[in-house]
Amino acid sequence: MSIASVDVIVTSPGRNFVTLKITTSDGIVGWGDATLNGRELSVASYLSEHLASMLIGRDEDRIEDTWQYLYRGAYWRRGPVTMAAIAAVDMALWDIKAKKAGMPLYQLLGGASRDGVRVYAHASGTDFEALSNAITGYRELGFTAVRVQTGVPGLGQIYGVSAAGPGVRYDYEPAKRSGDRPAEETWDTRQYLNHMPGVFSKIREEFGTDLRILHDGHHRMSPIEAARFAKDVEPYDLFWLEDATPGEDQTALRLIRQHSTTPLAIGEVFNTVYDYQTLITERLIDYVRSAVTHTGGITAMKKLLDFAAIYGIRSGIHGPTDISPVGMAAALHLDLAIHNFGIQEYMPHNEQTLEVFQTSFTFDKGFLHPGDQPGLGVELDEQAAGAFEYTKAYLPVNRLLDGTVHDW
Ligand code: KDG
Ligand code: MG
Repeated sequence: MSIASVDVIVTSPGRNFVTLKITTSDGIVGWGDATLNGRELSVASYLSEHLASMLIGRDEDRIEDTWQYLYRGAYWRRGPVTMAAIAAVDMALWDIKAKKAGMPLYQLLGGASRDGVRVYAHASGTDFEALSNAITGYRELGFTAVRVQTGVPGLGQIYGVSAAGPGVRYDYEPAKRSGDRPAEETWDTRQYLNHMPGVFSKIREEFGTDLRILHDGHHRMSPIEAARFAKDVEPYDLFWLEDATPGEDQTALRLIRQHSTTPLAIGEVFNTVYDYQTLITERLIDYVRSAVTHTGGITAMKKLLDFAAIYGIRSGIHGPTDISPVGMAAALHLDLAIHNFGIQEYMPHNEQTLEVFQTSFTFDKGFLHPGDQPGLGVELDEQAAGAFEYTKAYLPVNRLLDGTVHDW
């Protein structure tokens, strides 16, 4: 048997997704997620213009060989576009292999190491009351862990904070449909550093010590600012502080580590194991934040997480709404199978997305399970997908109050 056809499906059920469909000569279909938020069409074109013709006729069972062929064979290695394209091929081939075996993917990865996967939700609010309502709402839904983001007095709309009122949706959509250009937001680290510790203090007062609290710094602090922040919030026992400093600078995390015991997570913008080499071998982080979709797929993530395991570092796989249900399923199968699982991010997709992608995940009291369908357990309805045309949407750009473009 061999790969008979390769198709790329771009759909926008409320947000953009790029999905790869690989069909074998005897009709088995595998799905892969290739969504790169705000740069979707570059991955779609990489797949359809370059990889599709190379894949036709290949043995679909040779997953490792195909991965190495696409990675080493390109000469141009790494980067989010290349690695998202390779990830999609890899996921689709694992989906096919598991369907052929008649097993859910996690069985091929060694079987379940746990009964379910603890997930965290996104609680946010422009002020403390809205934030507190969001946390209460998620606790009532059964969540045991929440990521907390909030408005900062003196600043306007901040990335990661839902503008919707309580009772609507507590989370946020990362990309905005703002025409040809990204929306712009303003930022001031000094006001943020002065405001946030008090927010965590009030959350602990109101919700007690059981709740797992996570926070995302979105790469906005300098190393010394991040060290101060991590130290200041130590009394509030964060589960993790994510992306405290810009992702390119691995050694910045040494400074944070020297000053604080707050657990650190990083990696949603990384795309290979090499981005983590210093971080893992020097034990500068506690959680690996890569998305399966952006880090070369299941093959590469399994190796990365096994490497992290040697150093006592656990998983915290990226799972916002710009990871499609296919990418989310890949994460859940890995989460269930690996030993060094930490936590899984979960931002539920909207109804339109779930019309396009039929999933078999189940949620119970704060834990997700990928289901026991053969393969990844997600099927895309091409007719439903065809009804949602691609619409440009971008992540916002962040500027300081004086207009300087800033990290985020
Ligand atoms: O596309 C980027 C978003 O998914 C990302 O900014 C969300 O930071 C994020 C997170 O932790 O989920
Ligand atoms: Mg993040």
